[in-house]
Amino acid sequence: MSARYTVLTGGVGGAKLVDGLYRILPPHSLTAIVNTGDDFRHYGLPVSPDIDTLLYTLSGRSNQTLGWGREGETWNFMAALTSLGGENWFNLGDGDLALHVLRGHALASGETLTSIIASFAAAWNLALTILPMTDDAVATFVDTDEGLLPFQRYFVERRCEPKLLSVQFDGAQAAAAAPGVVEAIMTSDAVLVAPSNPWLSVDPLLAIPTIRAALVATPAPVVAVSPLVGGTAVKGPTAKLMAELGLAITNDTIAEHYGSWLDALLIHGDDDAPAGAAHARTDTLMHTADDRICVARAALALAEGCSG
Ligand code: FO1
Repeated sequence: MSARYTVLTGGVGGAKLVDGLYRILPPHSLTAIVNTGDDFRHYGLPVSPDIDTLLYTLSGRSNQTLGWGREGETWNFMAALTSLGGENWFNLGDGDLALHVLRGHALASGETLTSIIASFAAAWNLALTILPMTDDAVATFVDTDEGLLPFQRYFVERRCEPKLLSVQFDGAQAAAAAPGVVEAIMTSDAVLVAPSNPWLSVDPLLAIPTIRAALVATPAPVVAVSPLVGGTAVKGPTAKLMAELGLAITNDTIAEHYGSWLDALLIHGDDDAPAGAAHARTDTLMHTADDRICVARAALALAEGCSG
């Protein structure tokens, strides 16, 4: 039986690690399990940001500057929408719209998100397996000093400015892991957690009971890549929300937050070592494809060391 690898991912940083893994592993050996807590309906269209960011990144279509959406995107739809007084805080690019329209049409005809993603990946010749964390409805809400905000309202409309008090994942407790998710975690030679925001992009996955249980039960080593570099986060609100939660912005906090299912943490340079988990060090900044490959190799090597 050839080796199998599973990576849990969400957000922009996560997609970069998956891309590094995809560039070095036999494609059919890799399964990416993706956060869908960011998903929401906008003008009735189903948007799955973390899935789409991964599809764009792996197929070389992503807008590397923005970190989301497509390279060379055009915005005629948004211009027309704005001219009609439509809410324009969330930008839907002309090409991006194709994903949402096709996804909405397929969901309306009873297709699952798992199946829809598989057809998009096949259309773009992506040979790895991409699974949503669930086919059920799970929605991330952020409780803030301005009240309870749906994730995209917090993240995009308010640019993460409100003080974060807590994060909740509506529907997660009752949600079933998508087909293949638990099996991938249980039968992989290594399970990796990408350098996604633990509180916003990884916790939705962990809120699904059977996914957390699989991480605890799997015989495979479980290795996370820290989202921290030099005591802060590379991009996004990780460091800010850690401070707002009264947590030290350290790798120790990251390892502690994940818990006992984590075997080891890959940390950046000479950053602080987590007390409660094994660790290895590398440059975890991923600006180029070579960087992504290096970090992927370091994470796999750390997992290999754990299982040894
Ligand atoms: N992020 C923004 O900051 N502004 C946007 O207008 C925006 C639109 C958007 C459209 C489609 C999509 O897949 C992602 C989009 N994102 C946007 C990113 C999105 O907020 C993601 O949830 C984040 O990348 C965090 O995962």
